[in-house]
Amino acid sequence: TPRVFSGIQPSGGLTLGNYLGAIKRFVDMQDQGIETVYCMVDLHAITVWQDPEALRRQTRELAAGYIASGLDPEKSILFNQSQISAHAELGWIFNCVARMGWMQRMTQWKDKAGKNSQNASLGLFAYPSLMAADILLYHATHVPVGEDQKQHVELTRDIAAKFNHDYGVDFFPMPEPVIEGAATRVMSLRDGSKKMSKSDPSDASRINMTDDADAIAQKIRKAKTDPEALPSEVDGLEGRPEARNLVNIYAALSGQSVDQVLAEVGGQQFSAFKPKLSDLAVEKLSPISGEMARLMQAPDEIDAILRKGADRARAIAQPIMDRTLEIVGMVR
Ligand code: AQP
Repeated sequence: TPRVFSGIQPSGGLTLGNYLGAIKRFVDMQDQGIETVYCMVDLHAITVWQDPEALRRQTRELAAGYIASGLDPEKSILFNQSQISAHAELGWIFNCVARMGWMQRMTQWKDKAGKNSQNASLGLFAYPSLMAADILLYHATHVPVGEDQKQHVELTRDIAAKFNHDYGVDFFPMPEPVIEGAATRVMSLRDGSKKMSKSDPSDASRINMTDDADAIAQKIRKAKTDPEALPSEVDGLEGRPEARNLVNIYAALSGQSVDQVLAEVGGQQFSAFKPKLSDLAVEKLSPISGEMARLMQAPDEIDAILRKGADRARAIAQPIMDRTLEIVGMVR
């Protein structure tokens, strides 16, 4: 039976990229009646130092973001990664299965560690191995992620295959990345070649899910563009990453295809298109940010939801962890 797993790092505020590339799709899958397990991956977040108070707040805010976006904690399992110690335990076992060379090839590692990789944390290097543990601990079959995480899901398959091979078992399934839709990769508003990211030092580069209408309008007004009018066909977006990004965002928020959007706005200048995009973004995002703010008034309720979710998650994870330890040869 299919089981969906995915997670988001509480490493900052939630962005429009996380919403369109991840949460919105998580909710769609939940509403299709598939078993869905979603997580705040706080152990991943600390691969880069996080202020402890900020981490706690961001974790609750992320939980509020999931719920405000339509995730129903009765239908989906929603919890915080560090509540289930088996994530770290299985992550260690996979550190012993995965190879250094596999990790070195990961583009996220290269991007995040940069030139100063000797100074990056060991955890940042091993990130994909912990992510494999997150997924395989639930024997998940489908992993909805943005384009940027596809490589890590492929590595998860390599880890599962090597584990099964090394121990002569057919235990871990091969999960599939699920990537779809126009805005699976939302780009920075300041640079169309960089993805929109919660940890980008420039706040103007992203739309935060907690931004109010004025902030959204201002960021879109200042978003980088080129001087040409919008094209009427997709080919006309070639070599225009900033234009493509804004059109993609419009398409994703309005539930239209890029072709449909261009048929409507082709020929317009950005000065006409940007206000339309802001209005649409405000219309779609303000109910979510309003609900997030309401939920954040009651952090105890959020914590109680997560504890219940963790109990349900543990019921799936623990037998799989126990069996793994047995396969590897640990005396129990
Ligand atoms: N710009 C994006 N466009 C589409 N999808 C995106 N995702 C992230 N950025 C975009 C998707 O959101 C999910 C959660 O990502 P994450 O928090 O685990 O880590 P990330 O991919 O590294 O996201 P950020 O926002 O860039 O975080 P930081 O800045 O901390 O690294 C994933 O499914 C991802 O594909």
